[in-house]
Amino acid sequence: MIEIPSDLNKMLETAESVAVLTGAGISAESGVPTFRGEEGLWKKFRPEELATVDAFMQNPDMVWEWYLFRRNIINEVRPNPGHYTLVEMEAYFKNFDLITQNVDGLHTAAGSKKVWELHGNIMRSKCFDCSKPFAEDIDIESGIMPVCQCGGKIRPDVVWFGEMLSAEILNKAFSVSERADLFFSVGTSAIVHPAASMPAIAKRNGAYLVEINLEPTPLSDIADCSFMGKSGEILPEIMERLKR
Ligand code: BJW
Ligand code: ZN
Repeated sequence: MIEIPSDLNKMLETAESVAVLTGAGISAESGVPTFRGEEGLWKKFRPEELATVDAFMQNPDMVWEWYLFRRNIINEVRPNPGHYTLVEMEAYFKNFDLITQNVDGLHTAAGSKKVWELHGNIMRSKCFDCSKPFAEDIDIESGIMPVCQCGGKIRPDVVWFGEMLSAEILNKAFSVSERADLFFSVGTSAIVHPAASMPAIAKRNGAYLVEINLEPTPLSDIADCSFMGKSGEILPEIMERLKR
């Protein structure tokens, strides 16, 4: 049982605008590997070596192999109590926005409606050259890399290091962070920008900042309240408090 500090209790009772930023940690209990730490390594590569334009240009087959490996995992998993609690919170608060760095689609699968996917979605593909969406299945085992009508290579529709995020989604994420009275940062190492700046923006604009993570992060120093533990256990406990 967690202890909810009295100032957070008060915020839970009075907050009208709530925003949440999630990272890979919220999907860990569903069985999706996180990026950093031992289990984030795939064939000894760090995400910083695979999630880049350069990696794709140099070795598209290998980058696709990583994405198809992850797609297969994601196809087999289900949302966990952390995801489902955020669906309940969306119904509870007057204004509720979910900003996610995750590309796994598990928030939408759980039933969350207002989800801002900052880093794209792993199940979508697009053309590397003209960005046109590509709807067909990807089969790299055939040895034939799919190409667009324009001749460009097909890539996952996600945001790699050094790439711009969708301006529309980013602006939405900034504005909901600015207006939040209460902001939750859940299961993110909070080192990848601009996502990692959202909690600080919320705090600067007066929000009460709550962090939920297994371990301290760069946000822990500015958070008003840090819960160290699993999001699939802590979020339901917070929701229980709200229902009482
Ligand atoms: C649990 C748990 C449980 C486990 N319960 N918790 C400002 C300062 C410095 C650098 C930059 C800056 N602005 C931009 C940059 C450059 C760069 C960047 O941020 N670099 C840093 C690494 C230094 N950013 C970019 O390039 C971005 N683009 C951009 O800014 O464009 C403009 C620009 C261009 C060029 C120069 C300057 C500006 C794009 C970033 C794209 C990130 N893409 C990826 C891959 C997406 C596709 C894919 O999935 O393959 O996004 S990288 C990867 O990291 C992925 C994630 O969304 C992201 C964040 O990771 P996340 O979610 O935090 O996961 P982990 O694994 O790191 O952490 C998991 C956490 O969960 C841990 O803390 C655990 O403890 C915890 N946990 N189990 C609770 N059960
Ligand atoms: Zn094209």
